[in-house]
Amino acid sequence: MGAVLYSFRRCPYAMRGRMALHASGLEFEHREIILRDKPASMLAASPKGTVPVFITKDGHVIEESLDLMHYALGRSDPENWLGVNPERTKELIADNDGPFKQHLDRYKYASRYEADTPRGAVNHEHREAAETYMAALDKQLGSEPYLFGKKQSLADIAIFPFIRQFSNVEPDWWATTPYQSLRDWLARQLDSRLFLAIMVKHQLWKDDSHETCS
Ligand SMILES: N[C@@H](CCC(=O)N[C@@H](CS)C(=O)NCC(=O)O)C(=O)O
Repeated sequence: MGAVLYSFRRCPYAMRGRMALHASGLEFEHREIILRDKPASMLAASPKGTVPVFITKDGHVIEESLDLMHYALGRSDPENWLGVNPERTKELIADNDGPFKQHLDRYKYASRYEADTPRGAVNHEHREAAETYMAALDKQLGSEPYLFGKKQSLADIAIFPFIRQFSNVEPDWWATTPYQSLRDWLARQLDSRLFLAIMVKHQLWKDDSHETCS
C-alpha cells in the first residue's frame, strides 16, 4: 500500500501537514474525513482520533501535525523551510499551539467552555488575551513579508492556518486591528498557490465503499 493521509479540509493542523506534504512532493492517497464520523480505518491506525494522520508506505503512523511536517520536509525540503531559525521557530509554534490556541478556542467556541452561553457566542476576554500573540507576530514581521524575512519558512506555514481561523471569527473586527503587517502576511499566505493547492475539495472517504470483494 502507498502512503495515506487522513485529513479534514478546514482543520488548521491538517492544513499545515498538507502544506508540508505538498512542498515535499511526497506521494500519498488523500482520505478526506469529517470529524463527527471518523472512519474505522483511521481510528484503527490512530485511536486518539485527531487529524492529520499520515501512514507512511512502510506502515509507520504519524499522528501529530508537527511530526508530519518534519517527516515530509525531512524527506525533501526544496525551499529549505527547516533550515531557517529553528530555535525561534520552535518558540513561536509552541506559543501558537499552546496559549494562543487555548484562547482561540475559548474565543470562538465560548459555549463549549462556559455554562449558559448560547451556541455561536464569542468571548471577547479571550480575544483580547489572544491579541498578545498577534502583537508579538506583528512585531516579529516588522516590515518583512515573512516571519524570518524575505523567505517563507516552517514558522509561517505552521502558524498562519490558526491566524486564519482567528481572523475569520469576526472579520470586520479583524480588518480594524492595528496589526497591519500581520494582516498583510495572512492575506499573502491565503493568496498563495500553495494554500490554494491544499484547499482543493476532495470527496469524503468511506471505508466500506472502498472494500473489495474477495
Ligand atoms: N496535536 C494535534 C492536534 C490535532 C487536532 O486537534 N485536530 C482536530 C481538528 S482541527 C481534531 O482532529 N479534533 C478531533 C475531533 O474534533 O474529534 C496535531 O498537531 O496534529
